[in-house]
Amino acid sequence: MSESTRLRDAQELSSPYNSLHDSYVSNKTNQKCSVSALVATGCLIGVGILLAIVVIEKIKHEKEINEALNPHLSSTCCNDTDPNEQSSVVLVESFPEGVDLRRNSSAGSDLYEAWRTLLSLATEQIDVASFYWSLTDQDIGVNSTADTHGRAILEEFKALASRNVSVRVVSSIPTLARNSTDLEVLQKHGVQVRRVDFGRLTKGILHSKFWIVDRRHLYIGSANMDWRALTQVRELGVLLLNSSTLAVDLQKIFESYWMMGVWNSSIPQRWPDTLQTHINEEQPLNTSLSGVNSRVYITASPPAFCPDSRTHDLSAILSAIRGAQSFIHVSVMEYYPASKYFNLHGFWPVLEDALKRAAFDRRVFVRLLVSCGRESDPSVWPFLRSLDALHSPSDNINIAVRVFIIPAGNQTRIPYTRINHSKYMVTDKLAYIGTSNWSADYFNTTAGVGLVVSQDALQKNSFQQQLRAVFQRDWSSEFSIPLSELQNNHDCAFPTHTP
Ligand SMILES: *[C@@H]1O[C@H](CO)[C@@H](O)[C@H](O)[C@H]1NC(C)=O
Ligand SMILES: *[C@@H]1O[C@H](CO)[C@@H](O)[C@H](O)[C@H]1NC(C)=O
Ligand SMILES: *[C@@H]1O[C@H](CO)[C@@H](O)[C@H](O)[C@H]1NC(C)=O
Ligand SMILES: *[C@@H]1O[C@H](CO)[C@@H](O)[C@H](O)[C@H]1NC(C)=O
Ligand SMILES: *[C@@H]1O[C@H](CO)[C@@H](O)[C@H](O)[C@H]1NC(C)=O
Ligand SMILES: *[C@@H]1O[C@H](CO)[C@@H](O)[C@H](O)[C@H]1NC(C)=O
Ligand SMILES: *[C@@H]1O[C@H](CO)[C@@H](O)[C@H](O)[C@H]1NC(C)=O
Ligand SMILES: *[C@@H]1O[C@H](CO)[C@@H](O)[C@H](O)[C@H]1NC(C)=O
Ligand SMILES: *[C@@H]1O[C@H](CO)[C@@H](O)[C@H](O)[C@H]1NC(C)=O
Ligand SMILES: *[C@@H]1O[C@H](CO)[C@@H](O)[C@H](O)[C@H]1NC(C)=O
Ligand SMILES: *[C@@H]1O[C@H](CO)[C@@H](O)[C@H](O)[C@H]1NC(C)=O
Ligand SMILES: *[C@H]1O[C@H](CO)[C@@H](O)[C@H](O)[C@H]1NC(C)=O
Repeated sequence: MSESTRLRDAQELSSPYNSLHDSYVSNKTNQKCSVSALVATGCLIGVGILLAIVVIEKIKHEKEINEALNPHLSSTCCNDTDPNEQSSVVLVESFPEGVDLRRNSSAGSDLYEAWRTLLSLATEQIDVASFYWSLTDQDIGVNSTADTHGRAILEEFKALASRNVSVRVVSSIPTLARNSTDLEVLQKHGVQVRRVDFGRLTKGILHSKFWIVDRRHLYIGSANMDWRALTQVRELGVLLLNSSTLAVDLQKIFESYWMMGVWNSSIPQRWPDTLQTHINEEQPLNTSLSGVNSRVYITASPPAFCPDSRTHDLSAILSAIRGAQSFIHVSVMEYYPASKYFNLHGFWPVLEDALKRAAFDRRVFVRLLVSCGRESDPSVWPFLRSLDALHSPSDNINIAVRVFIIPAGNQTRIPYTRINHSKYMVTDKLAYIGTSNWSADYFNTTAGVGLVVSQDALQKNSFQQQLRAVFQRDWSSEFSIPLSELQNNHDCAFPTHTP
């Protein structure tokens, strides 16, 4: 990455995050101080003493954290990989019943089979990060035979202790699955569980979804530990087998959640050195994946959970968009150019500016496939229409937006299903698999991870080519509707009028 790109990147990131954040913090300090305006000097001294105490506390806190982590990390964690390790990469997918696009050529492996593979490979340890767990139908008050796979996965997790595999799980506070007893059941079977209060820590949620097995294999993808992910929702993810360097790197992100999953935790000013990474956008891991030379790194959000050396998820997405020279294909569940939940900061056009700039400055073909289901928020339509309006081949500008609508079929009584949950991007240069919706708060306050894989161009059967084929299949499938052709469709929170 050139210096100028780096600079621009820093600016775009600092405007939505740092500067706003700084002014927010200093405003608060000012308010506190103006209350005691009469003792202005007292206020200054007070702040100074307070800062000193905070710093000392932080140092103590970090030391404790380092000590707490070291037994875990130093013995097993950070050895460099066996150079002879044969890593493989596998694209994995799941489809709602009745919407199986696998019939049409290109497709990833089955998500359920992938999870079972990971479970069978485990001999020592499995660490799982998931927004929530809900592997049986009773959790949401329905009776469905479609939860069979979910139940099977839960049973396998329960059995891990008897195989001497130790299991750690982090999930989110707040959570979606208030009725589920999965985590209590697992605890009874020896699984260690921590719930991380992202609501308190960052005003977000833990939205990461990944598994690490024996510090050697990993899964990252859109699927929560939810039975519906296996049979009712369209999910996409990636499995890396025999890939210790990346597994150990992802483990560092897991440890940061684990650390924050204790009562009254607070985000350290500086993350312990053990959680720093040497694999990032500037220095990706150069490795062979399924026989193809690849450069790979793992990204994270929110910034508050990234040590200095970790590339931010948003930053990776922006530089992927900037690096593209011929096409950018994006598939996301939700797109929104602002904060979705704490809508205090107004319009946030960072991603769409980057897409428009690629389309205009470099004549890159941009395709955006956005999901729509009964729960979708219709307020996004004007923004999507404004992007799609830049579909003007005669002017040599090519942005196209389509909506992915999965027919509700006979499953209308199951909430939050029949929807495309996947989040990925493929360009002529790289493949990106993530866990975040494309809206400001997802990158700013919500915990997510992403995997960036760039491979030598024109390699047949590369991961990038495979992801490109999957996008192509989805884009041209019967479920993908050009925005301009949408009719009133009750399987989708459809715009009530078209211009
Ligand atoms: C990101 O979060 C910080 C507070 O953590 C806030 O001040 C800032 O405005 C947010 N930025 C956006 C774009 O939402
Ligand atoms: C890491 O390396 C050290 C020193 O080379 C070795 O003693 C230790 O067994 C290694 N750990 C693992 C998990 O390979
Ligand atoms: C619901 O639809 C699925 C897929 O089309 C089908 O396999 C299943 O048998 C149907 N269930 C009922 C109760 O009709
Ligand atoms: C919890 O269960 C009740 C009764 O089974 C159901 O009505 C409710 O929707 C469930 N809540 C959630 C969050 O799934
Ligand atoms: C599900 O089935 C059980 C047993 O047949 C029944 O007791 C329960 O009421 C059913 N729940 C729903 C929501 O249909
Ligand atoms: C689990 O560990 C115990 C104690 O080390 C051992 O006796 C037992 O055989 C192990 N079980 C399996 C399935 O490896
Ligand atoms: C991992 O590599 C070993 C050899 O180092 C090989 O025996 C094994 O089959 C590989 N496992 C997977 C899941 O690819
Ligand atoms: C919780 O953490 C805060 C900030 O780290 C600290 O000031 C407070 O004393 C802690 N509360 C308890 C009960 O330990
Ligand atoms: C990456 O690894 C390949 C194969 O080992 C090697 O040919 C190539 O020079 C390496 N590239 C870099 C940038 O280190
Ligand atoms: C939606 O799901 C289909 C398969 O059901 C997939 O092919 C497509 O890529 C997904 N698209 C989006 C935008 O998620
Ligand atoms: C499969 O491909 C055929 C022909 O390319 C197309 O007509 C059909 O809609 C596709 N089916 C799905 C489920 O995408
Ligand atoms: C994005 O994803 C989550 C789950 O992945 C979904 O529940 C939500 O409605 C979507 N939108 C946002 C902003 O979360």
